[in-house]
Amino acid sequence: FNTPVSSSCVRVSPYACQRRTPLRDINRIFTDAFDIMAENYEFWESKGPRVAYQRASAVLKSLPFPIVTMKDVEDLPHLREEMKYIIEEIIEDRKSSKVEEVRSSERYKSFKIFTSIFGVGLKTTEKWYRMGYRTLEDITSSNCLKFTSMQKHGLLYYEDIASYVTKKEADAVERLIKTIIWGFVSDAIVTVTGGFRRGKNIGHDVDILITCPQKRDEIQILHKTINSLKKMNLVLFHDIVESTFDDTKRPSRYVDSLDHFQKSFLILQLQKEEENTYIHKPNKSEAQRSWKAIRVDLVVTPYEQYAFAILGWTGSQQFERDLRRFASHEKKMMLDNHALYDKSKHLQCCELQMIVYEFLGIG
Ligand code: 8DG
Ligand code: MN
Ligand code: MN
Repeated sequence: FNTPVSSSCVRVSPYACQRRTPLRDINRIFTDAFDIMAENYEFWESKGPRVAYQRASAVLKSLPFPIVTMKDVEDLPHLREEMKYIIEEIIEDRKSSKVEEVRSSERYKSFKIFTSIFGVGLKTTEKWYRMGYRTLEDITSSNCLKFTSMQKHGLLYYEDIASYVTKKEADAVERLIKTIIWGFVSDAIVTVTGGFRRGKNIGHDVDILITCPQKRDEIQILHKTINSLKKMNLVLFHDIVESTFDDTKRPSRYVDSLDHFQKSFLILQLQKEEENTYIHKPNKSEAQRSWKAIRVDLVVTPYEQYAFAILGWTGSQQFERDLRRFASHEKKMMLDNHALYDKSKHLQCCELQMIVYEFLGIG
């Protein structure tokens, strides 16, 4: 049982969807470095290098052995020379000069802070940076910046949202949402997806997918749920995006494009059960409150698209990207969050995620 796994007996698929990735990342010192590089390229909107580093990071995250020598990585897919150089630096020095340079750069640090504000994307971040803002304090104390309602709330609850959501808190949100929804539609299916469905015990939000077996039950469900939450005084912020799904516009061509389901981005007020709710040390104002602000995404899907939606919302990002790439390159099919398509004919409805996997021949 305790035979040490070594690089010589491991074959790593170039597709993340064909790999098993353990929850605990034993090569974190390397993957953290690659994640920082990927993030920095994202901040520069360089998509090619960003995806390359994310892909390489995902390969390392799937390794069942710790990287000790360069021999351990020589046969791995998606590792470019410059990436191997970073690995070499870390093996020798415990850190890479190139990565450290990025990590300590003013631009990276500011972008990291600004993009972590709910409602702030790259465009806003770039604008603020160009205007000379560098820290969160610069932003909150500015008299000339105009904020969207989402950003205002993102700033108001910044500390809570930037701290992690625990599994316990996610379970509490799940119970709350299920109770409300089942009050309206008793056979509705409610599933927590995202990182928590992948078995993680912390996340940045709680992603919940909702569907109703009876057609038309789902039409009002999101609005009704949010109204109930409001009546309970639990909504700190909400934004509803109506469905833009259009049958004539499929199949979607863009590998990274998001979906067209009706959804709501919320900040809910969750009662703290006891101490230990926080992973970080609570600051004064948080410690005084009996509640914590939690980011929740609610998504409503038609029943026949539910399997695809679950598959698409479970992540990880790299798994999703490779699943789509695999479907298209190896199977000549197209997969998105709504359906799986043959080249010409539309393969309808699979109620189980496993059937989707079977179609694709992976498992
Ligand atoms: P985390 O919250 O634990 O940090 O990670 P996560 O749960 O994996 O990430 P997420 O940002 O909450 O997104 C969950 C998955 O849903 C992710 O694989 C991307 C996917 N996804 C879609 N459509 C959409 C969408 O419209 N918005 C967002 N944010 N994610 C989407 O398939
Ligand atoms: Mn999530
Ligand atoms: Mn989310």
